[in-house]
Amino acid sequence: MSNEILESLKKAVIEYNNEAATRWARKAVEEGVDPIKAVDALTKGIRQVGDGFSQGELWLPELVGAADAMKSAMPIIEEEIKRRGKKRETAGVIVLGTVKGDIHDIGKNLVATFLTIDGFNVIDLGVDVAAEKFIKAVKKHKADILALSALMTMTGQEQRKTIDALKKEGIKDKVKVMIGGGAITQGFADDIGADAYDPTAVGAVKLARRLTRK
Ligand code: B12
Repeated sequence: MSNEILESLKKAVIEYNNEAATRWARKAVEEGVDPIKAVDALTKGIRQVGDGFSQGELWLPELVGAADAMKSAMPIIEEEIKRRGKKRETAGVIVLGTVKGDIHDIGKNLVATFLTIDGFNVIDLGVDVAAEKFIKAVKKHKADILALSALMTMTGQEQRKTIDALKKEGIKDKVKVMIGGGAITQGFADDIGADAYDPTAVGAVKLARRLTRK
């Protein structure tokens, strides 16, 4: 049953079927399927569509349709992840967002969910966030960590810009910066002076714990 649900979730994304994505996400919760596996199945689906798009086999409306299907299922699964998570003492304050010029938020939202259930106070600024807005929020909330997501090669440069802006403001040593997103690599993170990088949302939690030494 569990495999059928996981396959159906993946299929719903590949076939841009919002109704099926919602229905199978509810079924996954009802049947006690591990929500992390459900996220993995949805992610496999969206990545398959993304690959088709990059190879010119699929077009933007198909990418949008697949993203919509994934976004229909995600709140249901994220709710279940939160329900299963054990909340700890506040582990630290994290300002998070997708950088300027970039509206991809599925991965960023997942990072927010995992950090929240691990006890971090996450201030999510949303998408298309300019460096100045990140800096304002870091100061206002006295953030321990600034987490930047970027899904495109071009918008990775906004992560660099944000780190440079922190340096200019003289607060780079007051906040740890962790970065991630599809286009990002460890080499790039080292190059722009980020404190940490991980390719996954689960890894983001490990990084956050390490960076706050909790
Ligand atoms: C869904 C999607 C969209 C949706 C986004 C919907 C939404 N609300 O997010 C829509 C259709 C709107 C879209 C639009 C575009 N897209 Co798009 N999109 C994708 C796609 C298929 C999947 C992204 C996704 O959600 N993945 C699933 C999540 C779970 O994974 P993730 O985001 O990588 O996040 C994980 C990790 O990276 C990590 N993580 C994420 N953030 C952070 C942060 C930190 C701090 C840490 C530690 C970890 C971390 O944790 C997450 C979970 O493990 C990718 C292809 C791909 N393979 O990634 C293309 C892709 C990113 N898109 C691309 C492009 C080109 C575009 C458009 C320019 C298309 C166009 N011609 O208009 C526009 C850009 C709009 C803009 N200004 O941002 C390209 C980028 C190419 C590049 N390297 O620069 C890709 C790679 C497709 C491709 N192969 O060509 N897209």
